[in-house]
Amino acid sequence: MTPIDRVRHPIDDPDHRRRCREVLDAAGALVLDGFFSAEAIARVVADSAPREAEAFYAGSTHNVYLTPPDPGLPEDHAFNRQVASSKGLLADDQVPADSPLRTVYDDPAFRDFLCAVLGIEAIHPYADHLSSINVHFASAGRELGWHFDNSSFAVTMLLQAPEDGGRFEYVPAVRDSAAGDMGYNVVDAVLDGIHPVEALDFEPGALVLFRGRDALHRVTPTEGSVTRLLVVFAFNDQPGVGLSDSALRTFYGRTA
Ligand SMILES: O=C(O)CCC(=O)C(=O)O
Ligand SMILES: [Fe+2]
Repeated sequence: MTPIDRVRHPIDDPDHRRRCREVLDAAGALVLDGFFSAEAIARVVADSAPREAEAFYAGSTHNVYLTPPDPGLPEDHAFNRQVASSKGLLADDQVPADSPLRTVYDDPAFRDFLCAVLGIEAIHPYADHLSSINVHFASAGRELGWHFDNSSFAVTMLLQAPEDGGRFEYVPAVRDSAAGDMGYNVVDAVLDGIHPVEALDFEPGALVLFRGRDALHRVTPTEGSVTRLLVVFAFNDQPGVGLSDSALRTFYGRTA
């Protein structure tokens, strides 16, 4: 049985798909409330929350482009400015085989729906054993610093909301990666706190689709005693693609 609420979200219906695609194209983000059944969310939280101690924390700073610094540029250049990320994660190989997260990730109807909404031909799981389904943990004070995603789209679902903080903030179309525009001026303004930012509101069980390659985004520090729990469903538009060993070490602290 699929954990998707197919009554509220008729993912096979062409009209529903078209409306979703229009929202994503216009706003750069799509929030589908109540996508996952409350039972499935409760089950995943019960599976994940006790395993917070097993999460990996990269515990490092990074630039907003998630690349190594360029020694040819000044340290205070937008390309080299460092931000902190302190969230932890469970990798795909730590997600139970019978998790509802896997049922959804593998569901052909779900994948077809994502392709239709994202306007792509096909999506594929990561070829490595760590990247496809990740569960993120942010306890009090932990955050995800400003960044652009490497992948063109992100699919996430909040599992557990914190009491306060843990807000998803973004600035749409800061860069145009396809045109090679890095958006340095706006990056500087956002990091200086002088550029307006938008916030995306979503509740546990909402599916969030987001074009994170060109939108600068972050998650503010969690406040209060409830850990923010979120799942990231990662896909590729090409088959057989996995992260390099060095990228796996950066993101997961291991390669297998
Ligand atoms: O936690 C979130 O809501 C966003 C996660 C994110 O931006 C990422 O994993 O790249
Ligand atoms: Fe991101």
